[in-house]
Amino acid sequence: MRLERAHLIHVDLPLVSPFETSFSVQTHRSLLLLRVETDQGVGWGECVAMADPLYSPEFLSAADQVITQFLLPRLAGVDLTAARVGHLLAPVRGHRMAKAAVEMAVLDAELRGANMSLAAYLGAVHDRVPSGVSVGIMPKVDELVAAVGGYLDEGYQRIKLKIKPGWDVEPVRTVRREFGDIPLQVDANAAYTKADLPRLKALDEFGLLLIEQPLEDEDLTEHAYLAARLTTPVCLDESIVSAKSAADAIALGACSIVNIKAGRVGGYLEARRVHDVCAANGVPVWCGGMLETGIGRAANMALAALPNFRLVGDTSASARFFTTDIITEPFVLQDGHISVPTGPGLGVEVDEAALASVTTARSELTFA
Ligand code: NPG
Repeated sequence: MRLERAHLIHVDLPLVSPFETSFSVQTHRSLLLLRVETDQGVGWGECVAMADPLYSPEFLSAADQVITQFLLPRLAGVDLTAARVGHLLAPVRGHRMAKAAVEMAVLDAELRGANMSLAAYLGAVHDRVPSGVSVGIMPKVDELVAAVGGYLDEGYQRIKLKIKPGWDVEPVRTVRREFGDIPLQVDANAAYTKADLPRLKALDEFGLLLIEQPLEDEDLTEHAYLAARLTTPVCLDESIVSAKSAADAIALGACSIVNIKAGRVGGYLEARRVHDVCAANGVPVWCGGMLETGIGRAANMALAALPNFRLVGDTSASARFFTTDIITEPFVLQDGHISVPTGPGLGVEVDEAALASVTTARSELTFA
C-alpha cells in the first residue's frame, strides 16, 4: 500500500454539558481527524490529544505539526502496512497520540482494502461491550446525584466519578447512599500526592472497584506505596504509555488494574500489546475514553472486545458527550451495551458533508 495524500481536519463539537475533571472544564471537544488516501483506498484516524497540554504533554496544534512535518513524511514512498507504522515512526520520540492517529488511519485503509474488521484483526471475542460512564466534577453533590441517576436509568453498567482534593469522600459517600451497591470507581487524574494517603484511605470503606491514577504520571514507586496501603485496587492511566511501562508498573506493584487508551500508548497495536502483557500477568484491563467522535469510538469498541477487557470501560454512547455525532452514525446504548462494528476497517462511514459543517481548519499533503 502506498500513501498518496493526507488531510488534517480540525473539528470543534459542543458537548451536551460541561465536563469537569481535576485538570480542566471542557465545554467543547476540539479534535483532529486524519484522512489518508492510499492506492488501496481511504482510511480515517482520530487524534485524541486535547487543545491544551493538561492531561498529557501532547496538544492538538502540536499534533498537527508533528504529523505534518515528521510523521507522514516517514511513510511516504514506503510499502506500507499498519504493522510497519510503529517501526517507521519510532525514531520520532514521544508524540504517541499523534502516532496513534497516523497508525489508525493506515489500519483503516488497509483493513477496508482487505475487507476485514478492526475487531477481527485485533482478535476480538465479543460482539458487544458493556458500557460505563465517566461523570465529571459538579458544582453541587445534588447535581451529581441527578446525573448519576440519569445514567443508571439509561442503562449504564458502571459509574466512574471524577475526583480531586475536596471533591472525593463526600460525593462518593452520597452516591453510595443514594444508589447502593452499584459498580462504582473513581478517577483522580493525578490530583493527589503521597501525603494524601489518609484521605485516599478514607475511600476504602466504600467498596470501590478501583481508584484510577491518584498520583503523578511518573510516580510509580509512590503508586506502589499507596497500593500496598489501600484496600481499593489502584489502576493506572496516565502512567502507562507502552507495554513496557505496563510491565514495569505491574512488576513494581504500582497497580493491579490498567486503563488502556490506544492514543496514550501510541496506537491500537501497542494497545493490544499492553492488553497481552497485562493478561500474561493476570492484570485485568478496561478501555478508557477521550471524548472521541464515532471514528475513535468505533476503534475503542473493537479493542474493548478483546478477552482481557474484564472490567467495564468508558465505552459510552455518542450521546453521552455530543448532541449529534454528525461525523459518523452515533453509537447507541442497547441494554447497557454497545455493538462492536463488524464492517471493514473501523466499520463506520464518515459523513464528509456533515464533517465540513463542523470543520475549523483543514490542510492537505500530497506524497509522490
Ligand atoms: O468516556 O470518553 C469518555 C471520557 C472518559 O473521563 C474520561 N476521560 O481522564 O480518562 C480521563 C478522561 C479524559 C477525557 C482525559 C478527555 C483526557 C481527555
